[in-house]
Amino acid sequence: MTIAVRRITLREIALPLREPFRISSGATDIRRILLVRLEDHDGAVAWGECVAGEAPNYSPETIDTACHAIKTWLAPLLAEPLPHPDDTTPRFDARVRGHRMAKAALEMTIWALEAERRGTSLSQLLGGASERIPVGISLGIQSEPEQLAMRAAAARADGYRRIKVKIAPGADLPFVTAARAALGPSTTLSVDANAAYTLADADHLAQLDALGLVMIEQPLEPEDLRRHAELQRRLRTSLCLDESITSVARAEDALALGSARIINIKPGRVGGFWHAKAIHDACALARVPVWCGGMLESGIGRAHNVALASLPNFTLPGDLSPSARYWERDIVEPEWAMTADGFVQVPRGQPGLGVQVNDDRIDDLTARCEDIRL
Ligand code: OSB
Ligand code: MG
Repeated sequence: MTIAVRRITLREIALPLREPFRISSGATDIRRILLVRLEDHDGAVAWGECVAGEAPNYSPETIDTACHAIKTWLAPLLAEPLPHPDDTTPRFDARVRGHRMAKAALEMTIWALEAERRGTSLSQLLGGASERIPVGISLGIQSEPEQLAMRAAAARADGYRRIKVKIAPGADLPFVTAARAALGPSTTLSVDANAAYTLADADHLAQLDALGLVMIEQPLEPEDLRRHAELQRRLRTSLCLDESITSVARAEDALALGSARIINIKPGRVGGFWHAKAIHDACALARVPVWCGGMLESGIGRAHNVALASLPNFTLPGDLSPSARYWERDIVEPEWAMTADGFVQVPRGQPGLGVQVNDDRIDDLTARCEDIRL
């Protein structure tokens, strides 16, 4: 039975974060989120989410470029029925270069739609097996080291299994040192620079080696695999790549060059589940551990990430914080939660996303809405 999409609804909602989130290249306070709703000819419905931000400070894509790409080039490619969700990506990639976040939003929703139609969980449809996934928290840049230390200690008390702190030139060593002092030596700690450094900072970054970090995420420019390899040779701490990994070929190149020993997979960044699974498999073959990153998603995007993170090589804690870490109230029910020992449960017993989407709340939050009939 083929997948025949009849209607695509794009909705932009505005969801205020409980507190602003600052990374090296900018801050977010109200998250503008593009939601995708697909309906097939039998009336089956599924929801997905685009991870693109308001400004191009993480990737070149933004919510507005993604909306344009979906309406203009990608949605028309779904007019012909698809034999399987796996056929979406080859069809998109044959006609459209780049625009991976836009592609991912549609492709991942096609997978969710197929899970709904089959009455199976998205995790099972993707080949996932884990019942629960360890959760890490990502703490934004704070104004003072003491503030970061307090937040890090609170996160550990909440049960998080890995604490990651955002860094930037001018907000690094004293901040990470204070976090490490507050956590003690045995808590898993990492840093994420979101590409704020250059190779000229290698000696400076090498001072982080003394702090026992599990990884340094994306220190250099996304395009710069060779310089990441050079930096990795000069550090004891493992490098992890996030922004740099946009495809399986890039992941294979990074591993061949020695640019990183750990890979962050965000399905929304790499073009969807097809690419995410290929990267997962390539890393498993190379015995390189992966973890699932986050992009301050609503409960809909989180459902997609949790399903992917149930695949076997997701061995490190994912940025899969509970709803209440981000929002006063989420747009799904039940809200995403974390156990006292720091795990998120994979809803494998329920069809599709495994959470109910709150249509009324989405209506209330909607800033614009467009209907595309195929
Ligand atoms: O680099 O992982 C990142 C948020 C926005 C942009 C980039 C990143 C992040 C996060 C958030 O770290 C993690 C989360 O969603 O909890
Ligand atoms: Mg990152």
